Amino acid sequence: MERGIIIKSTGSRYRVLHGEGIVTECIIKGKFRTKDLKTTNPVAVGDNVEFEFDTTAGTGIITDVLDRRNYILRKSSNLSKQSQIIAANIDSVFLMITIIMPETPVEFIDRFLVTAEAYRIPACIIINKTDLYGKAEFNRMKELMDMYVEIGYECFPLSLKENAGLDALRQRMKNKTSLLSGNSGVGKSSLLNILNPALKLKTGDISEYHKQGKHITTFPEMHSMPFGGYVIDTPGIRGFGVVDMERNEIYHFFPEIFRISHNCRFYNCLHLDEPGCAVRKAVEEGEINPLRYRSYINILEDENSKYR
Ligand SMILES: Nc1nc2c(ncn2[C@@H]2O[C@H](COP(=O)(O)OP(=O)(O)OP(=O)(O)O)[C@@H](O)[C@H]2O)c(=O)[nH]1
Ligand SMILES: [Mg+2]
Ligand SMILES: [Zn+2]
Repeated sequence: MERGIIIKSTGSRYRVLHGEGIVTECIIKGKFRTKDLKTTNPVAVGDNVEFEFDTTAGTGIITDVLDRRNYILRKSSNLSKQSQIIAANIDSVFLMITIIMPETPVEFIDRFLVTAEAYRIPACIIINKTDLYGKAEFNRMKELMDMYVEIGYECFPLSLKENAGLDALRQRMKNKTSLLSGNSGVGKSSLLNILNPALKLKTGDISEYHKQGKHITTFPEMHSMPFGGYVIDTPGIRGFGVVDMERNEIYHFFPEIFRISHNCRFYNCLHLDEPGCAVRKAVEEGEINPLRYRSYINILEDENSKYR
């Protein structure tokens, strides 16, 4: 019996990292199932597994999955009630954004952060391509950074082209398992290639993506870092995770809104137009950023429309 960690899963085959950097192709034998979880995949990237090593074939058979600290799910398809585990045992999630080329909307960032909060996984924001920024873009970056840092999210400005900002990021990722997410074209694969030059991942021009209308790579994959730790690449995974949220708990995942909500007159205040709402007051007085409040309202309305 050997122990290892899943670094890639392509449906029926799994790559398991074990020992001193040995990678073994594994399969799952028979009706292996994860307990208490209705997922389409029994094993995911980041999972610690036990497997039997077949020395003659050089392959393995996974026999058990160790308990997960956490995991991120996505719906197998829009209509399906079944979920798929994207990754397990994650220390931090990193959202890579860009102010331009392409522009990442604030609401997209906030949806990511809300999901991370719901999973209780610390979230960081990487702001890439600063070499392309003029004065207006720089100001925009500063505005967003000030806002997110104050709420409690670490931000990492970065230019891969100019090799700037990488040390801080390496320090933060060192000896940890990090999940990297972000829209197509922001520079995720480029970053991984710099963090681990042995990877040689495909990178592309933004125009290419628009022409093809699809992503280059599709399976989540965990890469070991030369400075210690792992980074999980999630190419082609739109959005990040799903959580079933009740309408009246969405604001719990906006830390600064949640803090102030204790002062609302009604315990069941949704911070819309209730009398004595401390959140609305804080928005008006500039204590809560209107951008964040708008994201909150939009997510709330989305959840409402699900039940119509
Ligand atoms: N100017 C500039 N361009 C960058 C920077 N980082 C990445 N790029 C370019 O941005 C483009 C997209 O980079 P990728 O690394 O392929 O982006 P990705 O996030 O992996 O995209 P998907 O795989 O589609 O999700 C490439 O042409 C990169 O060369 C940067 O810091 N500055
Ligand atoms: Mg990529
Ligand atoms: Zn309120």
